[in-house]
Amino acid sequence: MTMILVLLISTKSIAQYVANKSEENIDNWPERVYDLTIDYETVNFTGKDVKAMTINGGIPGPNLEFNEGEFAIINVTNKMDEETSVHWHGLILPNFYDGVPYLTTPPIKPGETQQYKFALKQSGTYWYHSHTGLQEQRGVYGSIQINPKKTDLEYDKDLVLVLSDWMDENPKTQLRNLKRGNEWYLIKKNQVQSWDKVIAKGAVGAKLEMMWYRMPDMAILDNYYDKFFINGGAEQNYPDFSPGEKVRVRFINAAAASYFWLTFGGEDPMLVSADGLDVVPVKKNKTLIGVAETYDFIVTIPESGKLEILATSQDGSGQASAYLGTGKILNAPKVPKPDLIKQMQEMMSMDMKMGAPAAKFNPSKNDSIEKMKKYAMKMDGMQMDGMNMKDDNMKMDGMQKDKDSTKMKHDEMAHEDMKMESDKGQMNGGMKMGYIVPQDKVIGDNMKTGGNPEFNYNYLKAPGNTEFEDGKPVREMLFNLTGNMNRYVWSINGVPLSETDKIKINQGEVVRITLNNMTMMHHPMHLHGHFFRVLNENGERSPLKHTVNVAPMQKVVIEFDAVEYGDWFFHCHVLYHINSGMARVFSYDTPRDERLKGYPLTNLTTEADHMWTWGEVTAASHMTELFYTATNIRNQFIVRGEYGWNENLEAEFTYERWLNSYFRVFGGVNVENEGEDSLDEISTTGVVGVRYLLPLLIDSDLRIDNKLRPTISFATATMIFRNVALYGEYEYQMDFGWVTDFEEGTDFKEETTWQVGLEFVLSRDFSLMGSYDNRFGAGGGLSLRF
Ligand SMILES: [Cu+2]
Repeated sequence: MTMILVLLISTKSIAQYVANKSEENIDNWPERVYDLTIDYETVNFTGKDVKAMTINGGIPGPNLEFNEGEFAIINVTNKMDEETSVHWHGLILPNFYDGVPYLTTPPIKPGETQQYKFALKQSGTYWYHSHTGLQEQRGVYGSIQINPKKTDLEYDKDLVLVLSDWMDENPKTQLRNLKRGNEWYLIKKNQVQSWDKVIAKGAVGAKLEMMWYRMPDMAILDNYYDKFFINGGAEQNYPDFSPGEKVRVRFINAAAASYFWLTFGGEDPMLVSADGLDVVPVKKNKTLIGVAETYDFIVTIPESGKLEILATSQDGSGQASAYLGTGKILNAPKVPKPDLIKQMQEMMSMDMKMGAPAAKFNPSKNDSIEKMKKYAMKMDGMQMDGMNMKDDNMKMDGMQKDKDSTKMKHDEMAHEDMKMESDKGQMNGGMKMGYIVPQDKVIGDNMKTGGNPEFNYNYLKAPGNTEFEDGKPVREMLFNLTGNMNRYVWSINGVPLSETDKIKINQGEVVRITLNNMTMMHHPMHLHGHFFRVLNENGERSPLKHTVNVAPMQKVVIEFDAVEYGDWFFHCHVLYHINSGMARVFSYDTPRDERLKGYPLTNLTTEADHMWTWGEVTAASHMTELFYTATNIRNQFIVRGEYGWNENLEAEFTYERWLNSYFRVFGGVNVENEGEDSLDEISTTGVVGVRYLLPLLIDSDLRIDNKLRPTISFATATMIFRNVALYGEYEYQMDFGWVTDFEEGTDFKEETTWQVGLEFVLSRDFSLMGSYDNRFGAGGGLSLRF
């Protein structure tokens, strides 16, 4: 038995493992069977009944406890009327059981049971969750605890704490509201960077700069959550521990979108494991746990009193506590609420250039290096000392030359470009600045956003050397993490999943990826079926992880040993980001599993290209108005109708095509009255033009109609108070008489239309408005969003 284990681990080759699988080896491993049933259940966490999804009746699902060296058999039954799936997060297992529907595993159809079978060749804290749509947000997640065969760690008991976030609202509704740019969730959390606050904090310059880069308000968390949970409740008590006992607390961040600060009452805990793997133990009281990460801490139950473990949502909008032991509470340190305006100022003071597009004109063109350079923060004034990386990390000799491909795969680094850099003598002992930079040098003391040296992983040191075998070819990739907050499209290298192909990798090579976050949000990037090294100041003892947080505007370099087969998902684990396109598939050159016949991959890849629809109607004293939009990543249909009670009318239907994140071409039909305050003469024209989001978040529209009248218009809106928006529109139409017959003596006509208004946001769906329009006059009314 031990022999087999040693063999399996030493070859590190899953391909061999699979080849052996049919042989007797693994069949001798003791089996442990779990049955999981996923079903709807009405829950009530806030006083409101909500139809949730539970596993064996609970949120979270049961803790699946195994021993290292067991063979897991897990039967998952779907009792819902929609399909589901389960992914075993962080486990090294045969590709077919990875549980990503349509990619590695068939979905579990309603009424079906699917069996997952794999040998547990690792120990540690992991978890499982649905990989279908937004089901994870509704409750489909649970923990996995694999007890080690042997350990040097001293502890008496285990305690698994599953962190999560809960919303009463339908998660799809929240995603739709994010897509339409509804500010309601930030308003509700009082996190809007409205002008009153910006002025009071002297941040006008920073705010204007943000707007210049077309960045909407900063947010740490876009969603609104009603509750944050530890094991399904905001407060948990575990009194059955005795003073002096050492407890291995296994944290899993199973939240859909929330990061947490972990703080502890009593003496500082010992961090012993990250993402399931042991690290050199370190005393640490305040730790940020990103979505999908796991950390194990050993805490000692105090001689008197019960210690609090506090998980504070990173955006400061809520928290959850667990109490271990009995007696007087030993409170955990509170984490202050983040100051978003201060963070914005700090970001801007570092001269960051933002606004890298999340969608681009030609998705197959590789311009990731140019983009990275263009949007990198200026390095002047930053500490350059100690920027040199160890030579080991920089060895480029083994780099894979793409002999067989003439065109560049769009996520792969241009090797020509790399070579050029190298010729400039930058590669030896330190790559060119802003290229591949050890994250600690970028973050550390230079990056003071929220005073957070906690955003790097230097506190994680592997117990041994994690470097891969010498002489392996290295395939370099650059993934710029890109996003468009205005349209809520998230992508990698400006390309969402639906517009890209699988990324081919080969067994036997090392894949090294520079993750360069060009957005204002944290992204927890997760690779299925592999552990990757997160290069940090610990060099050869850089830790191995399955999920890595990439902080806003920061770089992290990861690398993994390509020893698997099949297809593996790589994506941001914020549920609303993966469901908006921030994902890729790594594909070994091995045939697709026969059992996936009839389950086309496009069902997965096009999921984030869903067509969303929304509308708004306004009834006011001077006019009435209707907007309706249907949109996916590239296509948008817009209906807009305005009618003034003084007999002025304008209605328009346009189709527009987004060419990149800001620029689109459109065509459509416009209907309006020709004479003032009279519906006698209605003119219908065809229009074509371009629309472009200008710096300062001003949307522009340049068009010409079939009477050859050019028109230019601008529109913008900004929050002046927490829930009051100021908006304005200006339109100027010119007629040179090229088509229209003018009366004698006239050779030019112009028409100006403008409108200014205030919107008072009452709730997610309702606003009060008041406006002046030079056609309709002044008035006020109510808007309903639907
Ligand atoms: Cu993300």
